[in-house]
Amino acid sequence: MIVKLYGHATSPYVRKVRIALREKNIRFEWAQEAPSDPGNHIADLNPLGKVPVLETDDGRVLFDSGLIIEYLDTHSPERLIPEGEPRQKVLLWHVLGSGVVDATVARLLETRRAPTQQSASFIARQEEKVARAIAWADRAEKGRAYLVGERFTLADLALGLALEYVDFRYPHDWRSEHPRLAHWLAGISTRGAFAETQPPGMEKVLDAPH
Ligand SMILES: N[C@@H](CCC(=O)N[C@@H](CS)C(=O)NCC(=O)O)C(=O)O
Repeated sequence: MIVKLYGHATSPYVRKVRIALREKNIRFEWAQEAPSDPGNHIADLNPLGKVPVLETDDGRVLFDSGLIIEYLDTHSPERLIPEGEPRQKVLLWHVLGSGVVDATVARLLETRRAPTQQSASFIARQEEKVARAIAWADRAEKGRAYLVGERFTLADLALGLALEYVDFRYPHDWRSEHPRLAHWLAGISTRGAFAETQPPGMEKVLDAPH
C-alpha cells in the first residue's frame, strides 16, 4: 500500500499519522501543505479545511488523525489499536493525548493574538487542562515501558506525541513533579518513529533546560 498524506511538519496531528506510518512501515507520499498556505488544496479534500488528510491507494479521502490511524491499522498487520479488552484502555489514552494537544494548540493560538486581545483566563484554563491530564497520566501509568499490555500501541503514540508537543509549544517544567512519567517519555522518545518525525526546531527545545 502507498498512501498520500497532506499536512505540514509542525502539526502535531500530522505528526501523529507520520509516527503511525513509520511504526507500521507503510510507504507514503507526503504533500507538505498547510491550510494557511496560499493556494493550498486542503479545503478541496477536507471541507473542514484541516490537516492531516489521507488519500488511500484506492482513491478514498480520509480526514482526522484518529480516523486515519484506524484506517491504516485495519489495513496492515501489527495493530496499534488492539481488539478485545485492551481496546477501550488504548482509546482512552488516545482521547487524553488528543485533548492535551487540543489544549496546547488552543493556548498557543491565544498567545499569538495581539496582547490586548488575549484572554488570560482562557490561557489559564488550557494550562489547567494540560496540568490535570499530565497528573492523571502520571497516576495511571504503571512504571512499565508501555501503557497498555507488553507492546507499543496507540496509547503510547498519543501520550508520547502529546507530551513532546507540550515541550515544543508550551515548554515548562512538568518533569520535576512527575519524574516517572518523564522517564517513561524518555524511553518512548528514543523510538525511530519519534526521533525521525520531530518538528523543525524541536531539537533546540529539547536541549534547553526543562
Ligand atoms: N481533530 C483533528 C484536528 C486537526 C487540526 O486541527 N489540524 C490543524 C493543524 S495542527 C489544522 O489543520 N488547522 C487549520 C484550521 O483549523 O483552519 C485531527 O485529529 O486530525
